[in-house]
Amino acid sequence: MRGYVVSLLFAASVIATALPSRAVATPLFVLDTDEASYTLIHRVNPQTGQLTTLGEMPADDIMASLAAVDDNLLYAVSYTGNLYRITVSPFSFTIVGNVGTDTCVGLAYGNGALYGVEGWSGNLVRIDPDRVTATFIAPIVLADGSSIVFGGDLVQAANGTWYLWSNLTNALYTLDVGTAIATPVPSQVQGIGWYTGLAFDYDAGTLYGSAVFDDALVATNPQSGSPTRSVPVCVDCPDVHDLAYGDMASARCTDADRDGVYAEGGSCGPRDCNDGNAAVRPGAAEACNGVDDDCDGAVDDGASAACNDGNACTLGDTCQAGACRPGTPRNCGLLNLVGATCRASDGACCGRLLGGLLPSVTVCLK
Ligand SMILES: [Ca+2]
Ligand SMILES: [Ca+2]
Ligand SMILES: [Ca+2]
Ligand SMILES: [Ca+2]
Repeated sequence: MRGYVVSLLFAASVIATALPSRAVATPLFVLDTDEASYTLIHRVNPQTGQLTTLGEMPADDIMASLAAVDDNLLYAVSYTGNLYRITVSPFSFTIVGNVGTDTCVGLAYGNGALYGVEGWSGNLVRIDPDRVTATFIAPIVLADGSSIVFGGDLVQAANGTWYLWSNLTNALYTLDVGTAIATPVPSQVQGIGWYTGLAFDYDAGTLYGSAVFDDALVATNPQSGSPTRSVPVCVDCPDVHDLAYGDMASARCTDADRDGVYAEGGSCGPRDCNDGNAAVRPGAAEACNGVDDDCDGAVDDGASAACNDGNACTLGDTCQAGACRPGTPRNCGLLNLVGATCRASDGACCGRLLGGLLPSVTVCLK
């Protein structure tokens, strides 16, 4: 975080190049707050560096770190230990309680919980956002017991590996969140610089850091921690935006149509096979419409049971090629009626009584 003594070791030269584009992108969020300038949360486009402001946090309770449960649910922890639950769209927040941590400089969501890195003690804490409790795991140290935490952030990659950035060594580590033991990445390069945020693009498989002094989003080699590509962040692009603390969060699970089912499947739960249509999701009723409504891979399976062509004179309507087709016509000839026909509204057979006392009267029998 910027509040720490400025390290002169961060002066990494990173090359500003366009990042590869993808049709679907993991939402990446940036906490752009400090003591003086902004109190904002943005979404950042990793291809262009464009910051899209999502909303404003309170200026009188400085936010220290940010995590994303999904694309619409974020958590932030303030210097005072307040845990904020944030809805992205429409933007709103509420304080769910105080988790009593000392300045959580890093925060990320994974394994069903929030994990925080305390900036001063170097403790790793596990925060249950529903019960609003913090469990102190241990001080983050290397296998030899030496401390490395001085600012930084953590993130869980798609394969489950946790990464930690240290602003003491300016380098990348893997982190065992059960023991708080950090291990240098295999080809670790130290002295890269300060990253105040780490994020992971789960679609592209790319690790990102926010280089707060360069005001840049940096794609980072997870084997070495070295920058591979960098793009300046901007609000009024291409003017470079002066990033404040710049803690980051990335949403592994996305639910664009807000039907409660995530598009990714896997660790995000049942997969929404159409995340642009809330009527289509696992567990939805299968309608006869040429669409796999319940996401089981079969179109219109079992939809005939609900088929009704609107004509009560056809029985056992079936779903064929996405439409309810008439079933067997009701046979009114079995009744003793002359000129009997079936009435579509209720399926009754209507005709004249045969040999009755009132042969001119039409009757309907169901
Ligand atoms: Ca969905
Ligand atoms: Ca859906
Ligand atoms: Ca189906
Ligand atoms: Ca269907």
